[in-house]
Amino acid sequence: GNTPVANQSTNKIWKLMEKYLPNTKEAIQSSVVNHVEYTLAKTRFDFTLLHCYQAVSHSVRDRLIEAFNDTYQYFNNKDVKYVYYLSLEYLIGRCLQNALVNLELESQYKEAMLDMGYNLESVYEQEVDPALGNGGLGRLAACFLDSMATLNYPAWGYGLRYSYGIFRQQIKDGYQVEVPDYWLDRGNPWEIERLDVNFQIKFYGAVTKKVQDGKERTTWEGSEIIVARAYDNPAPGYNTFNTINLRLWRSLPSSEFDFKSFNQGDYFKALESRQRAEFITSVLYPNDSTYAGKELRLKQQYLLVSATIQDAIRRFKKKRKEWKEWPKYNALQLNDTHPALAIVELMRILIDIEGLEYEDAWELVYNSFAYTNHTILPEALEKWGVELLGNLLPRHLEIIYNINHIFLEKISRKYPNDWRKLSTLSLVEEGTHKTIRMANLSIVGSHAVNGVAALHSQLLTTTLFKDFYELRPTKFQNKTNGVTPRRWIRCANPGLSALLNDVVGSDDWVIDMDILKNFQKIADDPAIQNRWMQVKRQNKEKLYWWVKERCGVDLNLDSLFDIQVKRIHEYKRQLMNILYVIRRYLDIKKTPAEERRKLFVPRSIMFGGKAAPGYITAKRIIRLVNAVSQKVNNDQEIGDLLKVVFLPNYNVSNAQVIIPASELSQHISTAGLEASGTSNMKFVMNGCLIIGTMDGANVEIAEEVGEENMFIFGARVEQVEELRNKMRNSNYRDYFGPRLTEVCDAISNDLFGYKYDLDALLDTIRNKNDYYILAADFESYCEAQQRVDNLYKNKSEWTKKSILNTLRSGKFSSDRTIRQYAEEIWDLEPCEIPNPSKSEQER
Ligand code: B1H
Repeated sequence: GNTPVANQSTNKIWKLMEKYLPNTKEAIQSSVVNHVEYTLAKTRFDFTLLHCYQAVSHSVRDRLIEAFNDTYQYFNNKDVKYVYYLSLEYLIGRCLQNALVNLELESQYKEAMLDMGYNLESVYEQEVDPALGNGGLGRLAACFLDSMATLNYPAWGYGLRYSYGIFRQQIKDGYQVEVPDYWLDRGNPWEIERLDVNFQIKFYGAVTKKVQDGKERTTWEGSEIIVARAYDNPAPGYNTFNTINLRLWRSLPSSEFDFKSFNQGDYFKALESRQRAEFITSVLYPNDSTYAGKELRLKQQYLLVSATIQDAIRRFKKKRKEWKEWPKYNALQLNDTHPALAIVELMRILIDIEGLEYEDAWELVYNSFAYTNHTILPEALEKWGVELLGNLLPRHLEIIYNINHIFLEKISRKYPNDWRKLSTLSLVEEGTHKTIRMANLSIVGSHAVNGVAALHSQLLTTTLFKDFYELRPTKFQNKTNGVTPRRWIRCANPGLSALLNDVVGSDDWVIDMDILKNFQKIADDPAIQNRWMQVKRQNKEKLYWWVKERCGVDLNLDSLFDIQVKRIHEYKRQLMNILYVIRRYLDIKKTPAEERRKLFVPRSIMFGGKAAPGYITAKRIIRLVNAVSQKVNNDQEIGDLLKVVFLPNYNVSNAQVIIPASELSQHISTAGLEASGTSNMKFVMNGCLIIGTMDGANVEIAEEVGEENMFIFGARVEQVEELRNKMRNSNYRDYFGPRLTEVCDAISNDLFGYKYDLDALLDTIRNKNDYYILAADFESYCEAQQRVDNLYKNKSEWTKKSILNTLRSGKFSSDRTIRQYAEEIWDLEPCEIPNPSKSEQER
């Protein structure tokens, strides 16, 4: 059934498909109504807002598909080089508004829907938030897709279609409760199920060798065979007709395998194995920055890798015969080490199936692969036990040993008898539990390795990957992260977008953020400042209602909105933030009532973020925030001078409400530990001032917007080790300042209740040598907070800095990042397809 039925050029179908859907109000309405009747089969009696969302989405999807098909047909005709972006995570967020904005159809749809009695914004709210990622790493992949499409790069995103995304977070009695996220519950109008794109994936089994024509040939016979099926998700570019594909794999049982079981006559066993196959892409592992050494996770990784490599090879073979052309037509980017087995899988296919010589195969692999590192936290570095890996993928383990053998031989020739170098560079970590170091494999198998911010890349070459760097310094690069201004300004902040359009005189900033720099003189203009404040005020009102509805707290709209939203992790130091909140609470209480308003700026301090389900300390931090919130918000004496809120279920769509409303945002990790951070960039673009440490991309933000427009504090990277040494073997009383001591005493004296949980939390800084140097940074943090209060009292000065933050944030557009990847790693040229709306409507 896979053979095309007729010669394409003479078939009438293709003639009939040659026109594009028109986008007049009437055409949009008729396309929506068509889907109401014929796709959803709805009548006037049971039509809800959800159905309205579904019909609108289908109508937008139709338009996406036109662009999507044309794009790849065009790429194919032009015979371009592709980049394959491999990631276990994509945090894409809601699609409807993003698609309309990028197709430049938002106002047309708004009008068409209004005319039929529907408000488009409330239609947007019907969409579930696809959350197939944990945090920054997954959101980065989504921003990259948007930029690759917008910049017309011939690209494919590849990932997994998990049935369950990151859990939904509920707060019950102040504790986090995880609820499974079955996001496909109401169907997914955005995906295109490819019933005809299936690849076999093998697991377990045995490796056999035999000599054929005087050459040793290896074959691997898997004993469990499943199928990966493609689900395509079009990602439209902005200001271009180019629309690229995010191809997500779903695991399914293979019918071939059923035959075996049926022949053995065990029906229920056959069903069980089918369910095991489907289970592989069931659930996203909810750990951010820690690795789970589970077999199921390794199966997920291999499924992504194997299906993707098979798909890329199939595409390559349709066009060419010569394997040596592979790197000229293919670049493969590894989003961290999670898909690193792709290196080994391509080697295996080239050697075992295509019959290439080892060295020739290596050349092709090495020149096409590149690897991005996202963290230096030791708990995040993937190391697979050799028993586990060798059992699931015996041939791959063998190839890894081969790669390692050849690599180490080179090393010992270059550094004779240097055992330290050999053991740190080796892909194998020896010990009672032998493991494969996936980072080492990724470095050795790639022609380029990059960190995600200048400081992080520098730390990679001087600490974690020092020996690799000395071996081949030119391999190491930096690619500072970025975020897409389409979603994070244009969609999330319509008020600011309109203002920027007026300032610039066009919406060119949406694809060229750097032009904003040319308008810095407006920062002093009182009229602009006023409008700027109005926009912020409206965004604060939107968040006000969000918080009232979900948290039952009434915020003071004149208070400073102070926000820290990110995954909960000790290195991100939400604990330091909440301890400062307590400090502030105690200080207000100590001040005579009549002086309070003079001394303290009213603040609404908000926290949001998920804790990994097994991360007890992170969960206790959430418990503490909620305990403090209870106490402070119900203290009559405090009133609206201080409010503390935990924002439940932080995700992409909530971020789109939270970030534009924020005036101060906290990025306060221990120096050296946050590789980049990307929300810091989103906040800056939305005119929010940062209180932060010199860590990750904060360093470059300070360079761009000026330190005087931020609140920088705390130890620098160079000082961290020394501080830790000082604390080692000393009593916490020696490194706790008086302000922190008083705060901890208040908690221990049960001011907030939950003494058991909270004492355990304090012990992470009292009795464990305070690895994240919270105590050492606390005083300087309090001083920075004082500077915040002082500045906020001067509305005009604050607003000026807010404006400058936005206008100087151009560097942090993911367009800049993607251009650098394309030019400096992928060697990739843009390929823009002619936009039909700019010429004629005929194809
Ligand atoms: C980042 C991760 C991560 N770094 C392991 N590492 C995971 C590691 O499921 N796992 O096993 C999942 C995620 N995520 C983040 O990447 C960094 O912490 C941020 O600083 C950075 O901005 C982001 C994007 O580069």
